[in-house]
Amino acid sequence: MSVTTFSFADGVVNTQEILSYFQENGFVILEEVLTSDEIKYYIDLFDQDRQKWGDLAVLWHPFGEYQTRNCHALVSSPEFDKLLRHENILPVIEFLMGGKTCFSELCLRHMTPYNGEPNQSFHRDRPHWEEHPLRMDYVQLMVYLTNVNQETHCFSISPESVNTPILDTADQLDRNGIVDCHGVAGTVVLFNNAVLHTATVRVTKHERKTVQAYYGHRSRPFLSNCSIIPPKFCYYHPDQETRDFYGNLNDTTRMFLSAFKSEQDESKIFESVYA
Ligand SMILES: O=C(O)CCC(=O)C(=O)O
Ligand SMILES: [Fe+2]
Repeated sequence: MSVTTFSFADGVVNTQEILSYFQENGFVILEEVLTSDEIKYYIDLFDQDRQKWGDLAVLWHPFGEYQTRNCHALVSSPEFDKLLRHENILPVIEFLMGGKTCFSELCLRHMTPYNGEPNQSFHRDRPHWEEHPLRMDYVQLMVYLTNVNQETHCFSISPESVNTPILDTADQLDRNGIVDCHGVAGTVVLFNNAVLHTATVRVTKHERKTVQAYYGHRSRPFLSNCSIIPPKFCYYHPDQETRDFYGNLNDTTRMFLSAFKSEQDESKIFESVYA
């Protein structure tokens, strides 16, 4: 299958065309979304995060056999907030989701050079939400921070139209095949996380670095307990819209917020009594 990609190079992009493509395929590849300075900035941020925290298993830990990831990147490198709400990215996500969205998860992911058996494990992260025009409860943003091609690991997806029945894995792959998503560093893939997909693990001399974030609908249940949302985003951010974006709190975040809140309150009591 030939893949159409959409480029932001001219500064304008036709969101209607992106929507039509997404309706027919359940994903879209966006190119030149970030400037070269931005790409360099996020690669450096990723590398610094991994250098600083790579040995701390509470942050960087193995995920499956082929990846390590840090799902608390908003805590360790809060600058990734700017990427999540990037002016070229968030409006497209909101257009596809059909309204305001909320932060669900953010993981930095790393894959090493590899010389074993190639692997694909096709899966759907969550069920479809059939009441939604794109059958989409959660959308994933994947940003490649290394060049991804035939010689590297990649993300692969089996295209799926909203107008066709949802099939089991074997029948879906038979019907619509597989698209390997390739692109230079800075390429962005958006996909409905209910559409069948996998990491494609290849024999390669190259590492792969990605930023992978999920967005949900504000009125729907939170996606996962993977990522803690720092209070500076969900409670104390000066902008109401940003607080709302980060406001669909998972249980992990609630637990940490209540633990730290009580400590703060106790220290206030301490100060007022002993000052
Ligand atoms: O890392 C990849 O290429 C795919 C990962 C994946 O399946 C996911 O994030 O849900
Ligand atoms: Fe997945």
